[in-house]
Amino acid sequence: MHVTLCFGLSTAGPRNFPCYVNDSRMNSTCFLLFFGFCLCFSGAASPPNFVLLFADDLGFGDLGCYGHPTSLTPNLDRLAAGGLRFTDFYCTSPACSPSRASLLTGRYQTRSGIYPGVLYPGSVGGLPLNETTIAEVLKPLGYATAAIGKWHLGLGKNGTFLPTRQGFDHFLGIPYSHDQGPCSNLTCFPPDVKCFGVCDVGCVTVPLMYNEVIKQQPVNFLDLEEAYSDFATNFIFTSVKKKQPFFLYYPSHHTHYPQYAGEGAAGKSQRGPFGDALLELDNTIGNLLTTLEKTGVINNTLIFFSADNGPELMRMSRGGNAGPLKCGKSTTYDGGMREPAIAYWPGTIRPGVTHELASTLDILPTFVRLAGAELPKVMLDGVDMTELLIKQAKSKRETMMFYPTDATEKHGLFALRLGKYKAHFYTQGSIKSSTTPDHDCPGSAILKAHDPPLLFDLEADPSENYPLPLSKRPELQAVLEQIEKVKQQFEASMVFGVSQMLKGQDSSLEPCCNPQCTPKPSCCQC
Ligand code: CSN
Ligand code: MG
Repeated sequence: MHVTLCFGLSTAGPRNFPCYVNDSRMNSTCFLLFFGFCLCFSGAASPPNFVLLFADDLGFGDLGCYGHPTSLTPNLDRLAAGGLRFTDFYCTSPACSPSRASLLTGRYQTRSGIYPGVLYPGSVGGLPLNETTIAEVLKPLGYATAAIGKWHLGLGKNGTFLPTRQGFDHFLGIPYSHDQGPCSNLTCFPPDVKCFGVCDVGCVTVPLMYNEVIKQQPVNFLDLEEAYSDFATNFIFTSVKKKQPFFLYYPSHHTHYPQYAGEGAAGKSQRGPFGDALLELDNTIGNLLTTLEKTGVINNTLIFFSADNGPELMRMSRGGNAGPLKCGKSTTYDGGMREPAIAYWPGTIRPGVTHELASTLDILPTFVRLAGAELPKVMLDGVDMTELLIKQAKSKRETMMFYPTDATEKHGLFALRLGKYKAHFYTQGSIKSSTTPDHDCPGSAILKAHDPPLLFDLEADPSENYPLPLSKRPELQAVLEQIEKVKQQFEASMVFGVSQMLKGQDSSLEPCCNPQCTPKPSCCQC
């Protein structure tokens, strides 16, 4: 089934729109809907392809197109210039596993049980198999699906939680964070310099997997990006040749610590190892764009880019940059959770910038709508962004909920955004956001409850520097009341799933390419 987005004759100039009166693609359904925006369904062409790009620990201020002075991101900048760039786009957690759970399911991580914290190589749990991922909603429509890069939604006994068990036909990548291995085996650029800082010690070296099999352990980081790029471009070529619509999910390891880059990018940015890592990701995005153009499917492909959480400021110049936003990773200030986001679909999405509120939660419902798929029959937190993308209409999202990395039922929401206002019920710094001069960010900023909540106007003060003086501004009482009402309603609807993290860890579950060997973990090298 083909979905063509079309616009009312009264509002649409013909140039930028995919479907209008004299267009040969026009069908009778369009005529019925000429007063406004519509979705036209016809049996002929194929549904759109989706390429979902997800960076790791990338801040709001890290891309050239978001104002970074020395980042080199020509391809991401090209997507931004030709697509829709978001200024108010949020992920659902300032840490990786919970954020990814929401991205792939359209549900806050607390529902699926991906809390508190993140998954580890020996974690017993993972994203529950009864959760429905984007790949699983698209499969029944005949989509080819592939995940390449960082999974971090579980491995478990015999690969129980790998992407291949969650709707992906192919997986090439690392099942968790690439710092979750012994530091001595992590190569940084330049290659003779070992990583500094604390890595997870005492577990196996980082493996590269294809589907459910370990291909290399430890993985060679310097060849990894090329392997991903080749795999991804082959996947596109093959799918197009088979006339199969496809969903390519590329959650990159970049720009998570420790940064690395192969030959194509090492030493080539102005920004040191972080900039090189980002450039390497950008190069791959360029290869994907070229492939989509060469295969002739670029105009039938929605590319969506965002990131899982804000910058790990504790890495200093090797962390990322949250731009004007406050703090970073592992905090519920905007620096931890407001992310760059770009939607690109030439001929369908008009170039521009949107200040509408949107979230990773909204990607699943949007892909479902565009593909003509069915929504999972569960409580969803995402809303369909189609009109926002295609018509630059108002967002259906009015609120954004902020859970900390270590979400608990006892504390519930740490913060809530309603329109331009953000209320903090709890604030807490994190070691991962240490080293900047802001005293609210580091781990030494202990958990603080706020009653009444700290209230910020994010339009006037995106840096969350100046709490609004509630006693001097009585009109804000109505805002606080509204926020309290929305909070209560939301929390009443929130059923915490069984925590997958509290199932604990079992070192025998750590991936080992030589399973019978001793002594572990050092013998797991192939
Ligand atoms: S994350 O980074 O996976 O991008 O969130 O690599 O919170 O304990 C976070 N953590 C290792 C990490 C540990 C990570 C943690
Ligand atoms: Mg991350």
